[in-house]
Amino acid sequence: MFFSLSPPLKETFAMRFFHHQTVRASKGSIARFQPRLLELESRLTPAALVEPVGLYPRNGVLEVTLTARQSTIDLDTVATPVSDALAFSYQVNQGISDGPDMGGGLRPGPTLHVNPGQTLIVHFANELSGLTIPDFTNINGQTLTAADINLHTHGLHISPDGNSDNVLLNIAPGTSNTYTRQIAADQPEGLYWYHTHLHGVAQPEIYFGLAGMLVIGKADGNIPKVSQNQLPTRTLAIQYNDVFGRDVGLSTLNFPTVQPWNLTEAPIGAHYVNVPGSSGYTANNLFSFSGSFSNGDPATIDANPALPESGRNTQFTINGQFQPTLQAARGQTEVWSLANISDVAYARLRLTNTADGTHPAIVVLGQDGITYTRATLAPLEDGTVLLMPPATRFVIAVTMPESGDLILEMPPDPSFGAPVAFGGSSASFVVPGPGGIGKQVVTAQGTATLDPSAISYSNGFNYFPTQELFRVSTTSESVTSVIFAPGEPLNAVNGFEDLSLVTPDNTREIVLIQGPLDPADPAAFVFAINGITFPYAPVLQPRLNSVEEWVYTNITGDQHPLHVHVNSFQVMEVRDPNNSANSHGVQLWDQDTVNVPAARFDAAGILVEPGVVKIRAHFRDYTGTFVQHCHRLDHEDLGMMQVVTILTEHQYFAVGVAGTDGADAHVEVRDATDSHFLEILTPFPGYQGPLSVALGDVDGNSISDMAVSSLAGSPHVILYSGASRDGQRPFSKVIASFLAEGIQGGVSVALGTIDGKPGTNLVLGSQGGMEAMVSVVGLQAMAPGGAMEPMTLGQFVPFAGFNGSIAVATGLVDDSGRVSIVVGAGPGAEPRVGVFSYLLYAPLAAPEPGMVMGVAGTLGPVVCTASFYAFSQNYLGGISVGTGWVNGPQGGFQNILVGALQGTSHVVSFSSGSALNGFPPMVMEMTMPVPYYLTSSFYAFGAQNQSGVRVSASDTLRGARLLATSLQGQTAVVSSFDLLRIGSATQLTPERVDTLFLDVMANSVPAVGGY
Ligand SMILES: [Cu+2]
Repeated sequence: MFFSLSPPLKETFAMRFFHHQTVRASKGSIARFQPRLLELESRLTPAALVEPVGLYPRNGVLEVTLTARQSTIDLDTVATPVSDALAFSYQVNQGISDGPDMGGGLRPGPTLHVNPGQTLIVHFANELSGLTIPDFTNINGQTLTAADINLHTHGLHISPDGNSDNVLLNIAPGTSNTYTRQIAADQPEGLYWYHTHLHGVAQPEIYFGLAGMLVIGKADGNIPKVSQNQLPTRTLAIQYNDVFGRDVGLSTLNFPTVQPWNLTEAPIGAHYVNVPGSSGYTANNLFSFSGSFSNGDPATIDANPALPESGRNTQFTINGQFQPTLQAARGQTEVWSLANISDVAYARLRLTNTADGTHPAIVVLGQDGITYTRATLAPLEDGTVLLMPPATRFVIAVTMPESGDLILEMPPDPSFGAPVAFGGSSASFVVPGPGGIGKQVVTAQGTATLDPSAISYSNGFNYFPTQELFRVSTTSESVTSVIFAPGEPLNAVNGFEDLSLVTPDNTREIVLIQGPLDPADPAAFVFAINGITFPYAPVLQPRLNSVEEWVYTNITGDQHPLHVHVNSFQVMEVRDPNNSANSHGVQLWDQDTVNVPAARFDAAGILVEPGVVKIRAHFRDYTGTFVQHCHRLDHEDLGMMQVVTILTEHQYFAVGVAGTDGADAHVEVRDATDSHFLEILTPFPGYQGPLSVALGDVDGNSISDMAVSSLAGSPHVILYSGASRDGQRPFSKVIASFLAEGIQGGVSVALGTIDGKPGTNLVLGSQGGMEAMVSVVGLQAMAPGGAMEPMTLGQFVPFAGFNGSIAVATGLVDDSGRVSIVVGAGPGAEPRVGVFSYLLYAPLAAPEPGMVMGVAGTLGPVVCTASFYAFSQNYLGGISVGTGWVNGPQGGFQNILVGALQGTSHVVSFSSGSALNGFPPMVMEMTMPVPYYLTSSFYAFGAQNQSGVRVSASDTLRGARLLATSLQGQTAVVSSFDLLRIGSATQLTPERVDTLFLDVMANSVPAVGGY
């Protein structure tokens, strides 16, 4: 004994801790645990590497059901299966399985295979309710018994809209969403992956198991030299698991970044140090602690280098296997596609030849699913070390040695030459409670140290342990090697376009920052972009077909692997102020994730130099809203994510003016960037009444189209194509013309993706003469390029008992990931705004016998998510509505815009939350009704104008301009406004950008639409 305890302390857990940790450190006590270790080792006959179950398409389609549920999984180094994991159960609906057609409890999930040009349909079902996983917590550390999910296919160049790669969806337990992914014909072949992406629980969901690999075509990238030589190819998923105390027979999957860990079943003797300010992934057997309890008694934990890797708390796996093995002929060249599908871990990899201890150079053939143009040596330590940040994939060529085994390992990092000390005098550690049951925390003062030989990598916060991952034994057979020389052309289709040679259309500064940034909640440690957390970081809105340069400036001490959805990018420059060996210039390939180096600080903690990464991206093919974020998913959950919306290549606005003095009503279309005239149309010859106009991409070609309807007389709707083909000007070709079904009199029109499917829907509002009704209409092309036919998908009554006219708009106005329908009550009613959303998720439970679940081809039920007055309840003049990202620099989602149809030109805007509100809540939960906050209130044409106003918006690179129309005398007038935040004001101030007097006589406020 190192000390004697005073009697009153004898039964405290502090004493137990000290006692057991002390005896633990003696040889005798290690012997006590030997039987359990032997039992563990007996489970550890090295198993041959297996690939996860692969699911393949049939007739061009892979259709699977993936159901997220709590599952029991068998980890190699755990005495009994762990029952607190998550996994996808799968069932093949259309396709071919190389294993069973259905299964579950897999870690990683089944590998999905689909070829370029084919279709991936995933029925994504959520059974995450009734969970009994103590460590499955939200970012506030609260244990969750249920959680929402959504599906991301990481790295695919694919539409982000509707039910495609939309990570803003919230699929609740007990429901399912069907995702249809149309894989582009030019999607590079290679290794991608899929995982859930629900903000706030992304890290725990992926750590506990909701991830798997996704292969487009061939995982190696379809490199001719690989197929010509019939080289074996393998997909290898890197994950880790943390089972605290597995050396003493425990079997609970712990979540290592949650402190304290789940110790409810920890027995006396479990060996464990938990240091605030660091967290899991440290090899527990190589951590030591020296200090004292608050009463002055000494406290000591000694490192235990004798503990084998199989007994450590934290273990990395390949395809879910601990240290699997493989046999190969001497000289055999194989191609390995590696995917780091862990939530946060960095894997620093090296190959070792056991015969002579040498480390073969690693030749990299591709990254993030995209084959390099030329084979490239791994960038670190003379090509012998490859760093895989979380979410990245690398394809490497590996040649077996002539003698000895080949090991893939995470080696010690030579930059750690001395023990790393943690915590100083304030370090604390956690020990099992009295009797070995219960959760207890002991704060002891002292220093924890980590042997440098245990550290394979540090990202500025976590320390990842050294470990052997995978071993290939060579057989007596010898074959001729196929050598990939650095610089050798690979001749695979990779779509690479060197953007270093072009002048970017736009440059953006993206500052990565972390800390207790929220003045209203200084206890909350957040990870932020440009000073604020998701979804209140500024929205980025590049135009389709533009090239932008984004400069990430990292002023934190952590590394941040940034991932941009939908579009891969080229790295222009990396500046690592802590290690110039990591700095480099232009890379001649595309990737989807880039590690942004940490900043350098002086001894006093003052920032000396930030870490900097510059990327360039060419935004091709797809418009719509997605995100970029840090792929250390705890950082993402704590705010380091940002909304990106790709705009159509051109922004337009249209003004619909009623006819006067015998002239027909007409629409004037202009370019929104400089207001220049494009087209004038007379949609309804002989009609002189007011019009409604809306712009949006009707036919899914990422070009803005236009809908025009008659607000009086008959419910006539005409759609014009915005594409300029066959020598025609934009908006000159009619793609549909019809009378709205079930609506009498005139009709107002909006465009938006309401049904979640590609292309847009029409949203129509009745104009009186009947109980006000909203109709959602789908459009279907009868022949390619031919006229589109309308089909009513759903109808609802927004304001029961109101028989007047209604205005309609659509927008992504809340965090549901769904486009909502915004309805404004017309003259005669209070100025009510109703926000409506269709419930598109399918219930998992079978319908009750005799229960009608809706008619085939129709949308499901609709719910009102918010209802409020835009103006004083006494105002009965009616309102016009629009939507737009007018507070784009303040983040959040699109605003609801409202104009007073009669009297003063009063315009107001509302947001469901933005930086104007301060920081967003740490745990985002969709509350009903969704709150809306006033973001601006002003008179668009001065308080003296008494003609009323209509509103819309048109997108810009940073948000949207508000468009307002009115009459000045008999002249139609359009003004555009930027809404600016002055200082720290909580509302926006309008700044008039442009005013346009239309060269026509008008007698009612013109309609306006923008996109
Ligand atoms: Cu980060």
